Amino acid sequence: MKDNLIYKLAPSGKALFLAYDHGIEHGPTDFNETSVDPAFIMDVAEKGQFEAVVFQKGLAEKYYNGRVPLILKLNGKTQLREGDPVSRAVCSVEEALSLGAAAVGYTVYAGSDFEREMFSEFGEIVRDAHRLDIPVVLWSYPRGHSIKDRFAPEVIAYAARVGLELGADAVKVEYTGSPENFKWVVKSAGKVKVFMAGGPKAANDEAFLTQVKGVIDAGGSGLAVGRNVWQHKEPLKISRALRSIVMEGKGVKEAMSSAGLA
Ligand code: FBP
Repeated sequence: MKDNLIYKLAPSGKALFLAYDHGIEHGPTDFNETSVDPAFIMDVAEKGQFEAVVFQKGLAEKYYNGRVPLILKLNGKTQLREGDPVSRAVCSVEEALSLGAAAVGYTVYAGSDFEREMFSEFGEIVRDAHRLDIPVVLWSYPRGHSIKDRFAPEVIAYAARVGLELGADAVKVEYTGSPENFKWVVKSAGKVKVFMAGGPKAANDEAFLTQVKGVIDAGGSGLAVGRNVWQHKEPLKISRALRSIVMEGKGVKEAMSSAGLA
């Protein structure tokens, strides 16, 4: 039996991944003059001591410098098309390895009209990656006209369980709103490690870090976070606060003051 390969990236079972696939998912609207440059993100990933940075293959080819492990996101879609979401691979596991990837990522929109296509492609990716001993992170996002409330705790728990059923090593899901119901998400994922997606930039640091603390209190493994770090006016300070909570088990107030955010 294969043990969970995510421990290669997260030996302690906890990790912080810096996500930067927004250029394709949302377009440059998420960026400012600084964050539009992938070299800046590489720098934040290194100085902020992230366990990995997440790039699509084009960014990996041109900007990845090897100083932080790479999770190569194999599929992606834009927001330019209407209708139920579908995202297909634009890069293979072998190609990802040749670009220096330590792990691969893939989004499945369970509930979409195109769920079947993504399930089947993800199956091939898991097979290829595990044959090469590469961990697989599933962005598990229930979406499409059938999903009435994508933030409902039972929908998010279902998303986490899909990761276990399909062979992922880690799942990235949205937050349920409280540690009490996020516990069930973690439980539903079994041996699969659960990471929270950061979401749009929070109104203030305390609100965001309270969610992060909720994830850790519920037994989650950390975060794959983008906008709440690189849209922050002090990306390294918020990274420091995140590390205190996720890696050192600190509380929100202590994390903020030790990072100089209080
Ligand atoms: P954030 O922390 O910025 O939310 O990034 C997480 C992420 O999953 C990205 O990897 C991805 O590009 C984006 O969110 C997808 O956003 P959406 O929820 O709009 O599909």
